[in-house]
Amino acid sequence: EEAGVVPAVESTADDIAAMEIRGAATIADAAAEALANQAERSRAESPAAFRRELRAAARTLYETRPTAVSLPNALRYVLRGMDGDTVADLRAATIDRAETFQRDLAQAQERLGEIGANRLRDGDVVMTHCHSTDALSCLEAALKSGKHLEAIVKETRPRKQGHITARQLREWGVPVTLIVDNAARRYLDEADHVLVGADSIAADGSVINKVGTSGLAVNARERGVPVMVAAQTIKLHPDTMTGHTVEIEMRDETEVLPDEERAAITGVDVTDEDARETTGTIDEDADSPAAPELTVENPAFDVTPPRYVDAIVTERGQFPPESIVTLMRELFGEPTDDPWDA
Ligand code: RUB
Repeated sequence: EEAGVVPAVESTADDIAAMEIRGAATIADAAAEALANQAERSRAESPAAFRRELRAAARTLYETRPTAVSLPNALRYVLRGMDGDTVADLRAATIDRAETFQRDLAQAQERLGEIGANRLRDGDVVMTHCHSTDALSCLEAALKSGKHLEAIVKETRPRKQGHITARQLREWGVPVTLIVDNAARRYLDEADHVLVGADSIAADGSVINKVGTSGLAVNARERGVPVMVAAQTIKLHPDTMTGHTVEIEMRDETEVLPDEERAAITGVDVTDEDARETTGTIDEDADSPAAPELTVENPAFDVTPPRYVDAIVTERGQFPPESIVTLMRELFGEPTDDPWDA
């Protein structure tokens, strides 16, 4: 915990880390709102203290999840608007800047949806992965213009965000076929598009999105199904212009293998209180010294190379992935800093 950071910011950070608040656009929106809360409730008595608190709040939010660049992009945008010589001026400027960010974010998503909808024809079947509000915006705009659509929704293990997508699409009257991730290639035969969102887009046009996106895109290319990525420009990752890579979040292994299921494989109950108390740690292999380790890996995202992506749809128009760097230079031309590190 950081000095002066208000409870509303701590609770937003906890919700992002626990994925109660999730998805790149939603995270960015919540982070901007949290900074506005910090500004509103700050008890700082000097401009310097106010700025320090805002930076600490931004750091708390920044450290929650590493992959969606919309988060640092949002924090940077709001902190850059922190102008003024008095606490009152700083407060007003920060709140105003956060509101502008949130309004622009919603508008960009709507505009992007209208552009993406132009790619969809009446009667099309769209395969989705995970839950992306940018991707859904394209479907919503197409539906509003009177097109009939159907969806094949990938469950998206381990967190099953496909269920959120299915619920939303059904609310909009779209017939949904829910499939396990492993059935995707089989059902690509019935799909006219693959439509996904993005957590980050790199300067070479690589798309970083929910793990499983890259395999889906490769299979779609093999089947001749176009892959469309719906991503507001807030998803463009400025650091990749200077050679940085995007960090792929590794999440807790219990998401993949809950303790009871682990116990069924290893024969050791890691929830056993007695075992914990006597040894301090759990020695899974206590009864069988020769048993090999059981490792679980749980990467939350993967990288889809640009050659498997047909179009990146942003609020500024549709781009082939190879030319996205032009837009990136225009929008994020100045060198990036991490103001929360200052
Ligand atoms: C969410 C995910 C989404 C992108 C885009 O992952 O990969 O496809 O964030 O979403 P997680 P949006 O569930 O781990 O956060 O278009 O809403 O920004």
